Amino acid sequence: MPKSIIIAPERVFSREVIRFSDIPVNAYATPPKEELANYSREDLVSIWLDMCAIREFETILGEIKTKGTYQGVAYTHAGPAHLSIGQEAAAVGMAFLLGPEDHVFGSHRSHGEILAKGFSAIRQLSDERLLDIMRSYRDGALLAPVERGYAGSVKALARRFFVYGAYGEIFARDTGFNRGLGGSMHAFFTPFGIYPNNAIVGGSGSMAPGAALFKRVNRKPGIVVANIGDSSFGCGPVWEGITFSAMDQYRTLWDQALGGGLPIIFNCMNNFYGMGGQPFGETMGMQYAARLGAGVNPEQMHAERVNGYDPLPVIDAFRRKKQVLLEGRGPVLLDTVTYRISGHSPSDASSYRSKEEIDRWQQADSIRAFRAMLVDHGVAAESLDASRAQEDATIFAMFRLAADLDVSPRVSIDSELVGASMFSNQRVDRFDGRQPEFLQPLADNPRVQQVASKIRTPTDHGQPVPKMKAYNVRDAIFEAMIHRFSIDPTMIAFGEENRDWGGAFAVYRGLTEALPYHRLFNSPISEAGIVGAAVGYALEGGRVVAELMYADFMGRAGDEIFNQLAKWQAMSAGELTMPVVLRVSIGAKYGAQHSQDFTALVHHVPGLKVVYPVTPYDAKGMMNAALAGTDPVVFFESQKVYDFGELFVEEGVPQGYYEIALSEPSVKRAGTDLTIITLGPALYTAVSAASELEKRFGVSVEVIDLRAATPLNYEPLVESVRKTGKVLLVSDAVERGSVMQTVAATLTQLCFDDLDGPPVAIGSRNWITPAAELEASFFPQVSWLLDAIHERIFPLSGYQPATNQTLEELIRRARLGV
Ligand SMILES: Cc1ncc(C[n+]2csc(CCOP(=O)(O)OP(=O)(O)O)c2C)c(N)n1
Ligand SMILES: [Mg+2]
Repeated sequence: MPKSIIIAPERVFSREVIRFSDIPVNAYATPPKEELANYSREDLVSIWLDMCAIREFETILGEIKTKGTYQGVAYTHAGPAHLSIGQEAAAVGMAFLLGPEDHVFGSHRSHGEILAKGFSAIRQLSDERLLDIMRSYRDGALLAPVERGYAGSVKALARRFFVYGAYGEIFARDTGFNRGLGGSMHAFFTPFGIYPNNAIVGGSGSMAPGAALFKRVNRKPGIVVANIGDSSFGCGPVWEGITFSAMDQYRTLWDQALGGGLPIIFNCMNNFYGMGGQPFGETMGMQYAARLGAGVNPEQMHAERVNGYDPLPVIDAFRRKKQVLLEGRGPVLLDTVTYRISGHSPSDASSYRSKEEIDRWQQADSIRAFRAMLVDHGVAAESLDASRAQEDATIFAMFRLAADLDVSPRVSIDSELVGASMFSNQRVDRFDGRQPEFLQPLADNPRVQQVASKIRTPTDHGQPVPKMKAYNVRDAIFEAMIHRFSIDPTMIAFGEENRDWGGAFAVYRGLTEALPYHRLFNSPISEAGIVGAAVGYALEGGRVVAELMYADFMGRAGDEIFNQLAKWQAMSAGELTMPVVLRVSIGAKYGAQHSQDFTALVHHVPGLKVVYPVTPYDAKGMMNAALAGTDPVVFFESQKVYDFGELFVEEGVPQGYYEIALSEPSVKRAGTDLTIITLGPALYTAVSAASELEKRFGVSVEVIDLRAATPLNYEPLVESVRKTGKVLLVSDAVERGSVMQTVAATLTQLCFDDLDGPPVAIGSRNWITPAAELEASFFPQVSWLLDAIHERIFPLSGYQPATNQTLEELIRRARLGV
């Protein structure tokens, strides 16, 4: 079913020029008198007070960080404090019009943005809803200390609650938003529309588009704002997120009823510095962050620069840009100019800027300027200072409460809270009750029909099943996915070449006919953008399958896999779940950059479930389990075995639904003399080796496929090794630091008394993967297994090794690093 976007030669070769339109810079020129009439007095005062509250919040942090005391309260804060003093107007302006359904993502310097968004949400939510949030959030744990003896209004109580939760999070207290597991740079509070902030600068750039995607796909109200520092616009993932957000297909191919372009604002919090480097004039060439929009799409992302040293132009810009997004014309880029008067962090000596510069921005300070404007125009007078004093007192009181270890204890380090938060281990059949969208009844789908006619057993009437007729690993993954697609309306899949191509390796053939664009689509070639969007989508409460065409490309999505996908469940202390399946195909025959098994990389990273099934039975059962769970699963697949039928389960692969737990090794062949443990397609090498050992040497081999690397149940492995006393481990990953080396080391501990000798782990050579014709010298071969057994486990009588698997050789290779 090819798309109908025709590329016509006469059209693409016709003479024209690309025209750009003007990008407004500080176009806001509404006279204050006129502008003030658009606001109530109460609103204007609260804008100013919010700015003051942020200033006080940050000032206290700065003082305790540098001096260890504030107004007589001594406190030592060990963690970071990236203050945003000077940036208050930009934060309050950004948040003023956003509702609780509008979601913000930010960076390491987001205290001000968090507070501004929280205060704005408090103003907009009803008292009833606020009470409900405060009472239910962590069963009222954050509310209890701030409510005690307090008799003010619900909104004032909510402000206390919110400031207290923020300080508590920064001070690593059990009464912080996320029990202190997030901390200063990652604090967030989703009931008020505040989503994870990121210590990986620019991290929000790839995640926030996924949140906007969730809103479009699931027809949810609201927009998404990604607050990103000016220097971080040099980060690749930010560009990938922008590219992902600006795809034409939202408007050309998707159902227009979904709303068009992604509702997202990339808001550059432009304070003109990184830590000490300057994007303007030094580290980048853009001069204006707003210029970047011109390279993205014909609308130039509706980019403009606004004065973020005054909240009113920022509010005006957000009002206009929100409208653009609601009309389906996103994404938007805003260049919100501000200035960080404070240092990057308390240790910052400001050696990279002049005192004169700081003084000039201090003189123009937005808090003073806005107050003067309010007074000059008769909006408020001296009562402002009394209100500010009251606000400051509240902030200070909440600081004191959060700093008090009796009122606000830390989580007990022995409590295993962190361990218990690593995985959510829940089961969710569907994340929404509505009917899942399909383009056709499943029974009419050609692939469903074709798969139904395939043979699911190892043999057919006693004969091996011909390849074309065998129900294979591809079919198994397809079947599991279409099953979940038909149950969970939020489930979507995307990646490179996912749609008309049929998925990189034809696993998705048939899905194009079955699913509308918004449930299955091609992404840009942006691995960071793909994984980041999957993370953002899941954080919002949807199920998603993202695909990386080759494991070798994981490096392109390194941060998104290692720091985002893996960490947000634990950093939220269990408030968030991450129902993402990241399908990663491991190649062969395509040389060094398309053939590496990277299981060890993700196995090493806490917070990811890592599986690698290589039989149709295992692939279906494990994909089913992955798609019913709430944890991030890196689902490795091998291009060597996509075509393989089922060889191990005599009854065949069930037509119906079943799950295989994502931690359980599987005994593929029973034996008594030697255990061979495998991960990935080395299973088939091991099975061949086992047959040969049996036939030629009468050795009975038990072959166990790990199927999973994390989590992993060692019990079946221990049971086997106790029986055989000998163990060989093998996978196609390069041997150094492989999963098999970890399992070997652990089995040495677990089975020391039962082992006749140390476990032997072999893998591919510690080389680049050579050309297809040379692969036999790289990937473990049957002969290598026999050689290793002969040299290092027990001698096979009359056997002549073909390769050098001796311990001397092991030392030689290690010394050379190969
Ligand atoms: C990926 C990454 N690289 C580097 C850093 C170290 N770092 C922290 S803040 C910062 C400067 C960021 O500048 P900008 O994006 O302009 O944000 P600002 O600090 O000005 O708010 C750097 C380099 C980091 N945290 N993450
Ligand atoms: Mg900056």
